Amino acid sequence: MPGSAISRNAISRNAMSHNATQKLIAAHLVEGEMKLGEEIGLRIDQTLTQDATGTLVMLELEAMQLDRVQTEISAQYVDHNLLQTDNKNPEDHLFLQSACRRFGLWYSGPGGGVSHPLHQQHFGKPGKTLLGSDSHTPAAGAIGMLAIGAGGLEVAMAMAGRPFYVNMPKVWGVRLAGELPPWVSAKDVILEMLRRHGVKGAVGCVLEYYGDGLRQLSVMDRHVIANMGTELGATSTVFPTDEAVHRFLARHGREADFEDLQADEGANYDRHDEIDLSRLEPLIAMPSSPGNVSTVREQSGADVYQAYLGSSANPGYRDFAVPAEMVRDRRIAAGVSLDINPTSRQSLLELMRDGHVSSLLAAGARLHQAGCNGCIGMGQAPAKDKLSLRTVPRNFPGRSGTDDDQVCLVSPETATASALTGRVTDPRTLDRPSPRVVEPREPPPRAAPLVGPVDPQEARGVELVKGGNIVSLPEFEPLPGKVVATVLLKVGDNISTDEIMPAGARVLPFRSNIPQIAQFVFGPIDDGYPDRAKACRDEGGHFVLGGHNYGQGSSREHAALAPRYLGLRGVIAKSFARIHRQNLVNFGVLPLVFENERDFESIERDARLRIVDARQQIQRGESVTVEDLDRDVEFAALHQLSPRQIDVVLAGGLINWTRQAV
Ligand code: MIC
Repeated sequence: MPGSAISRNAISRNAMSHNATQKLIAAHLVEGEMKLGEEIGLRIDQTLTQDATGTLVMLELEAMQLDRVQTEISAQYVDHNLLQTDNKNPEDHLFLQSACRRFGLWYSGPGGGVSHPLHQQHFGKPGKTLLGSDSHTPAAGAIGMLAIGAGGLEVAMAMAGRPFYVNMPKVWGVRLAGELPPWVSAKDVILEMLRRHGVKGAVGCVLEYYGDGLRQLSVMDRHVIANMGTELGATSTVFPTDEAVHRFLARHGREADFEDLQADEGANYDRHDEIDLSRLEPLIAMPSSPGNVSTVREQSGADVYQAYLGSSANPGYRDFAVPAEMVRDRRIAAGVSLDINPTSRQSLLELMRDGHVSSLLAAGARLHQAGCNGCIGMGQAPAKDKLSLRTVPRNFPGRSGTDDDQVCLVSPETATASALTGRVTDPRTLDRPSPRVVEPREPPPRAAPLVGPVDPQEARGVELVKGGNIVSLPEFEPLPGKVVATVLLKVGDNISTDEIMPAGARVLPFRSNIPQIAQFVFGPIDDGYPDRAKACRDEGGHFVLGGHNYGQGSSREHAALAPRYLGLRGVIAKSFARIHRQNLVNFGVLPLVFENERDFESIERDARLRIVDARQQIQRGESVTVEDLDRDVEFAALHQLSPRQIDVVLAGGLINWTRQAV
C-alpha cells in the first residue's frame, strides 16, 4: 500500500506557517507535493457511507475481494431509503448489514438517524481525515476534521487502505466578526456565502473559517455552515478547534479525542473573505438553486404550502427547539404542512424529554421518522407550483419528487415563522422576542447503540445477503483507440446530478441495480435519452455536451456509472464539478473541456464526433482534437487529467485499473 506514514514533503513544510487546512493536509500527505492545483494523495483515517451510495460501495469491496477495511473507523448508515413500499429497500438494508459484518464496519440501521451528525457525534475526531460517499461529508469540518465527499469507488479504495487523490486546493480564509442579530442563525451565514459567490464560487477551494465571530457559533451551527460549503462547490470546509469543540466531545463522552487545531500565527490564505455577522439578515434561496439567494424581506408575502425542518443541513438540537418555542401554545396557519424530520433516534428522545416535540405537535406539525426523508424526495413531496420552505441543503429542480417544484432554502426560524403566518415571513417581523434556547449540557439520552464490527475470524465466515434487487456491477472495456460517437444531449450551465440521475422514492430503490436505474437517466431533462442511448450503444456510444459546473451536487456515482452503462463515452463541457468529474474518470468516461467555449454553440445534437488515436492523444498532452464529422470541422478540447487519471480512463475505469495494478 502506498505510504502510510507522513511523507518527507509534509514534514519539510512544517517549518513554514500553515493554516489549519494545510496542517491537516500535511499530516496526511502520502503522495505528491502541496502545490496548488497538483494532484496529491491523502491517507484516509475514517470513512462514512450511507445506504443510497453504500450498496455500490459494498459491491465494489466484494469485486475488489477485500478481506477487511484498513481504516481506523468505517461506518455505514441507513438514512436515505427508508420508505419500505416493496422488497427493494428492506433488502438493501439486509445486504448492508451483512456487508458490515463481513468487512468490519460499524452499522447504523434504519431509524438510527442521518449519517453526518451521527458520525460526528460517535466518531468525529479533530485532526483526522474522513472520506464519505456523500457530498455533505465536509460537515465534520465543524470539529476540525478534513472531511471530503467522493464517489463510492474512491471511498471503497480508501477502505482498502489506498490514498485518496485530489488536487491541492486553494485555502479560502473567511473571517467571521461580530455577533448574529436575533432571528438570524447559521443557515443565514452559509446562504450569505452563496449569495456572494454562487454555486461554483468555491470550486477547487477549502473554506476555512476563523475569527472572533466563531465564539457565538456552537459545533452544530458550524456543522450547518460546513455541510453547505458543498453547495458552493468547495472541496471541504474546516473550522479550527476550541472550547466549543471540547464541550461537544466531552458531552458525548469523548473528551480524550480533543485535539488543538489552529492556523499558525501569520499563516496565509490563498483567498480572503470576511463576514460581519451583526449585519446579516434572514436569507432565502429561491427555486431552484442554492445560489439563487435573496433576503426574506424582499420575498415575503407569498403563500406557503409547506415548511420543512431537519436534514443534515440543520440537524442540531436548537434547529428543532427554537421552532418548538416559536410555536408553543400557538397554531400554525390552516393548510400549511409543517414537516418535522428528526436527526436521530437519540435527538428525538432529547426533544421529547424537553417538551419540544409536544409543542410542535400541538401546534399542528407532522412528525416523520429520523432520516433524510424528503430532502432527497423520499416522501413529503410538495404539490406542484406551491412554495415549500425547507432547511435542507439543496433545491435543484424536481429533487423533492415533484416536477415543477418550488422549493426554497431557509433557516429554521424563517421556515417556522412562515408556517405560523402561512406566508413567506421574515421572523424579525413576528411580534415577539426570538426564543433563547440553551444547548443541553448533560449527556444525550440512551438510545439503541450503533452495531460494532465483528472480529476478523467470524467476519470471514459471513455470507453477503443479496436480495433480487442487488445486481453485480457491469464490466466496461478499456478506452478504444478511435472514438466515434453521437452527441445525444446538449445541456446548459449548472446541471446537477439530480437532473442527470434523479433520486426520489421511485428511483432511489434501484441504487443497487444499475440496469434498472439507467432507465431514469436524464429523466427530468429528456426522458427519451435512455432509449436513444441504448440504440447507439453498439455503434460507438455517445457524447453529452455540457455548460459550466456540469454535475454539481451529489456524490452519487450512479450519475456517471448509469450513463456509462448506456454507452456514454465522453462529456465535453465548459467546466465540471469536482466529484462528478472524478466519478466520470472512475468509470472510464472521458471528461473534456472546450478550449474555446464557442464550439459548444456550433455543435448540433445528433452530430457524430470522432477522436482518432484517442489513447495516444490523451497520453501525449493536454489537448485533444475532436472532429465534428457532420460539419467537417475540428475543434480542441482539454482533458486536464493527471497521469494517474489518464491510466484510469485508458483502462476503462478504476476497477479495471486496480485489477491491472495487482
Ligand atoms: C444529496 O444531498 O444529494 C445526498 C443525498 O446527500 C447525496 C447522496 C446521494 O445521492 O445518495 C450526496 O450529496 O452525495
